[in-house]
Amino acid sequence: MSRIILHLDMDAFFAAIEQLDFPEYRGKPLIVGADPKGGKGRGVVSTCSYEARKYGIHSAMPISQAYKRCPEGIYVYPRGKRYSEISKRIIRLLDEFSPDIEQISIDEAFLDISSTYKFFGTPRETGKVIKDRIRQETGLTASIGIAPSKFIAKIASDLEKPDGLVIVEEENVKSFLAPLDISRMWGVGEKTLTHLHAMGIRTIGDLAKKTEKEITDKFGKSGLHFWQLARGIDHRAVSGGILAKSISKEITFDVDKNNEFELLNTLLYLSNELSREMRKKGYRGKCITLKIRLDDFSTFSRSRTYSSAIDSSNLIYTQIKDLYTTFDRKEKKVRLLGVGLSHLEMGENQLDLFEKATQRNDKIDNVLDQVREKFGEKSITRASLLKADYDSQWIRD
Ligand code: TTP
Ligand code: MG
Repeated sequence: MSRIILHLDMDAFFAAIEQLDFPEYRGKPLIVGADPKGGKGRGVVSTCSYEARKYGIHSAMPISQAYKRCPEGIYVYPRGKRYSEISKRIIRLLDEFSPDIEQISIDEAFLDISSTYKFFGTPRETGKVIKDRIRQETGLTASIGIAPSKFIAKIASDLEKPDGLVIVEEENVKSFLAPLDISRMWGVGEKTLTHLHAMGIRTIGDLAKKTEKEITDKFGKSGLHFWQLARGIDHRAVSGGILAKSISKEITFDVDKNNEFELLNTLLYLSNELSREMRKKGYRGKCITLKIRLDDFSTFSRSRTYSSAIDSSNLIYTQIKDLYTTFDRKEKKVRLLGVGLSHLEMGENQLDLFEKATQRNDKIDNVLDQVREKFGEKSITRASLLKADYDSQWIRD
C-alpha cells in the first residue's frame, strides 16, 4: 500500500505573526529583518508579507535592496522568542494527527498520515482539519501538500501558497511532476540550474527522461538521487521527531582573557565543537549567535541570519569571527564566549549540488569527526588549536 505523507509550511511565518500581533501592519508591505537605515543598512530580509512580495522582495535579499524597492514598507526586527513559541504550539497540535512527525524547520513539518487519516475522513479532509485547527488556535494560515512521498508533498505544499491545499494521488505522480519547472526541486541552486539548462533540462519531466548514465557522467553519483526524485522515486521515511530550538557551546575562562589570538582560537574550538554536534544530530542552522560576557559580567549577544542553513565548522567560524571582530568590547577582558546556531533544519542538505567549497568543508569535517571518534579528542585538531592548551577550561554544553 502506498504511503500518505503530509507536508505543512506556514505562510510568511514571521511576517504573519507580526501582522497578527500588530493589527496596524495588516494588509501592508511588512519586511522582517535587519534595520534598513534609510537604504544604507547591512544585513538581510528574514521574510516579508505577501503584500511586500509584490515588490519583488524575498528572504535573504539585502535589506538595502528591499528598501530601494519599497521605501514605504514597514520594517521590523525579528522577535525570535515569539516565533518559537508559536512554532511549538503548532507542532504540538500536529502531534495529534500522527505519531510520525518530522519537523524540518521553524515553520515546516512532515507527517506520515498513512494509518491515521481515516480518523478524520479522507487525506484531503485531514489536511483541511489541520489547517482549520491551526487557524483557530493561532490565527495563522498554513499551506499543505499531501502525496505518496516527502519530495512530492513538499513541492505540493508550495504550489498554492498562501492558504493552499494540494493533494497528489499515486496515479498522478508522473503527470504532476513532469511540467514543473526544474528549479522547484530541492537542492537545485543557481549554478546547478545553469548546468541543467545547458543539457536541455527545463522541467522535472525533462530530467526524468535522461538516462542514468547521462546523469552520472555530468553530476556524479549525487545527481542520481535527484534523477530518482524526478522519476517519483522517494522512499525516505518521516522520522526524527521534533526539532531542538538551538544548539550552542560556551566556555567560561578560569582567568579573564584579553589576548586576541587566544580569544579567536577559543572561538575556533567552539565552532568545531558546535559543528560536530550539529552533524552528529543531522542539524543545520540559519541563525548564528555569538555570546560574550565581559569581566564586569555585562553579557551581549550578536546574531546574523543567513539564507541557507550551515553546519560546517569553517563556515561557522568565518561567520562567528566576523561577528566577534565587529564587536567593540572597549578593551574589557572576556569572561565567557559562546557560539550557537538556531533556526535549525533537519534532513536533506539543501545546498546547491555544485557548491564545491561547501562540500569540501563538509568532507574535511567528516574526516575529523571519524578520526576523533576513533582515537580521541586530542588525536587530530587544527594547527592553530595545537598552539594553545585549554583542555582544563572547556565546559561542554
Ligand atoms: P519559509 O517557510 O521559507 O518562508 P515564509 O514562511 O516566510 O514564507 P512562505 O509563505 O513562502 O513559506 O521560512 C520560514 C521562516 O524562516 C520565515 O518566516 C523567516 C525565516 N527565514 C529566515 O529568517 N531567513 C531565510 O532566508 C528564510 C528562507 C526564512
Ligand atoms: Mg513558510
